[in-house]
Amino acid sequence: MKRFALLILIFALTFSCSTPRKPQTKEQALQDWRDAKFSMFIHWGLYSMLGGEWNGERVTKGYSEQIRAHGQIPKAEYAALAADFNPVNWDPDAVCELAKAAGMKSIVFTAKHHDGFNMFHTEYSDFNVVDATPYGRDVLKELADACARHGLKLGIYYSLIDWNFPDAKPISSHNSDPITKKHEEYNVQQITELVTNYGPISEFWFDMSAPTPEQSKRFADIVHEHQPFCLVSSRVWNDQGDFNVMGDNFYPGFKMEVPWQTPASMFDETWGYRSWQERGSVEDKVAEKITSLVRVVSRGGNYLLNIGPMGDGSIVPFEADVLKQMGVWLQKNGEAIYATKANPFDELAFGEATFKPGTLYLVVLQWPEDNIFKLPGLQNQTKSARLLGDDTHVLRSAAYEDGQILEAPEGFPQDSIITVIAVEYDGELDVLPSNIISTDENKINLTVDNAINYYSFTQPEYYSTLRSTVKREWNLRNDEEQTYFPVLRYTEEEVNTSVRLAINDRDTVVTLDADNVQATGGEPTDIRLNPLYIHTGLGRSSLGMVHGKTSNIDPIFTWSIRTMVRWQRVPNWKSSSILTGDGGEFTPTYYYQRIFSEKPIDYLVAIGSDDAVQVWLNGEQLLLKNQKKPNELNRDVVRLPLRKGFNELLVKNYNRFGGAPLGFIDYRVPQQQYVKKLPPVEFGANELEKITLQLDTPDSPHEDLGLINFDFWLERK
Ligand code: H79
Repeated sequence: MKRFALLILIFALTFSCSTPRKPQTKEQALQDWRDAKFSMFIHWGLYSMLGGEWNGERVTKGYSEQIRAHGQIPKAEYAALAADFNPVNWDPDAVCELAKAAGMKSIVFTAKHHDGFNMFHTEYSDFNVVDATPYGRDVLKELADACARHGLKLGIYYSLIDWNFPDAKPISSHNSDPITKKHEEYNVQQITELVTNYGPISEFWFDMSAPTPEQSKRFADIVHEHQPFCLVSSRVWNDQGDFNVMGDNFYPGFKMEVPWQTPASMFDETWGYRSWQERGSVEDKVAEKITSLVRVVSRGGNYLLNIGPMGDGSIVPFEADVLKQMGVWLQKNGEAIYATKANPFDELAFGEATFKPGTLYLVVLQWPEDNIFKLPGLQNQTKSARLLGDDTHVLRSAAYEDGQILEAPEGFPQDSIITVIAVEYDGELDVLPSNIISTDENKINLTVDNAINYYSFTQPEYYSTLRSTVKREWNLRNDEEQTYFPVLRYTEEEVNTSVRLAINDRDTVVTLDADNVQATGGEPTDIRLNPLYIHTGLGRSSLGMVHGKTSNIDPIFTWSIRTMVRWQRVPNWKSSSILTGDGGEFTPTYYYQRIFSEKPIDYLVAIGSDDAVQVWLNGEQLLLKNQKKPNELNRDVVRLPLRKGFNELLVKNYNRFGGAPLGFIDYRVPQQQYVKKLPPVEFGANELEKITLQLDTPDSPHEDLGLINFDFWLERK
């Protein structure tokens, strides 16, 4: 009987503390992933044996896991490394124990990096850890088993480029090449192996290449077909992922509701092991990485922190020390991290915050000199405020303006890294938005500037990634009861878009039709055009970058500091003449034109562009977008708010994918707009009203609202 009880106890202990919940639905899988907050990334492969050196020299360019490319290592010489790969110090159980000691909930492992060496037993290439090395063991399988033993989830990193596969695109300077048909099939075979042979996978971390939308969808579908609860990273591209991966080591400073992750390396310079890395002190690194973790979690994200084990399989002691010390902090403060929600305040002077039902966690990055913590807009009653995990140290609270303040007594103990204060509150958390529009006026403009904007990223491929706005929210308050007509005004650019407007949580879908047309007030006779200039041959640039100043341009003089190439006047230019420029990928062609206007008017122009377009008027950016149909001549109608006198129009037609970039500027667009007046809405006296605007049927949760020539206001009845 006693033995039986002991067995039950062992059983209970084993399963209660080590088995992660098996999700039953995709939503639950996503929620579990969001709640985990902190995971381990491992970059480990043949490159780890080189530690960032080739032929006795440091390869200083690029990341060390990409040393085959940056060190220009011949394929055969790199492949020969496999014969010496015998990582006797690799211990997957020890790796799992380290991850757990660090407070990490899963491990994402490089099954195959760009070099094409497979750290798992694949049927489709001999260049793998089982068949090509003296080690001869399926590293991924052993790690998967260890993760299961230790109650950690397993994620798989898989690069969609391959420098070893003969029919793939060769090494390029940017790792963002198309996937050939044969390479696509190889990828499909391997992805299938990875999601069928290694048990449950929590996330499938695709990386790099530039697949077509069909290829992206195909890869994501295979994962989902075999493992419906496995989440796919957005680096499967074309917005086919389940969670958004930020740029490497990028920490967003804004609100995002979509699931997202920051992948971070221990040092910005490399992910794979680099023997000669300057590491600095463990203490500084611990503080840096905890701060990063807090920043990510405070904005609702998930932090994936990398280690780069050595070629013999041992963990770099510095990295192990950093992780263990992070774990010590998390032991004490993890309640403020795991399964929390994002900072409900728009800005806190002292740092960051998270919350759970009943408790707010204030994460103090900068201790206030006066020991006072302001919580602007907090409406709840606070029951207590104390040092997290320590009931003996309490703060006083008081109402302050429209929120509350907390005061720490002199000598309040501070954590040597980052202090967390737990504030217990009554009821549902209620924080007033930071900008409340007061509405006792006849016309209330609801603009980009007085909105709270919710962001995401659209990720067609690595270099076309752009932040998108997926929702706008306005908060209003009236002194008196009022009735308003919501009015929408837009141009042909927006026609046929369906938007979803929620006014105090009541949804209406509005299709922006062309029923009610109006003149804009601008006329072709109001403007005179100077010659059009074109600037090409500038070499590579990235999306969003501009080579010179965006106003006060004199096309007679050199514009860009990078080259002696000049602006060229386009002979015989006529409105809508087809323009062309540099044919190379990643190259821009700029158009510049002065427009003289008799009076201040809004003037509609159509702009033709190739892969991406950026438009400035008088130095102000009006538009930046990727075209949905790259390599075609795309057209956007843009409203130019012309001032009286001279105006400067600057356009960057960005040729991301090569081919001849085509473009135009057309001033003969009908100067028309459309107006839609919606049924009236009633606002109560002194009540907080919320209005949100989204696309009704976006292509993905990341699609930008667009609506570049869209006006929205409330008109008093
Ligand atoms: O696995 C890690 C990287 O090896 C991989 N993604 C992370 C998670 C990655 N591959 N390519 N890229 C990231 C982006 C390419 C960056 C580069 Fe460069 C730009 C390579 C060459 C130019 C950065 C700057 C590295 C060298 C110079």
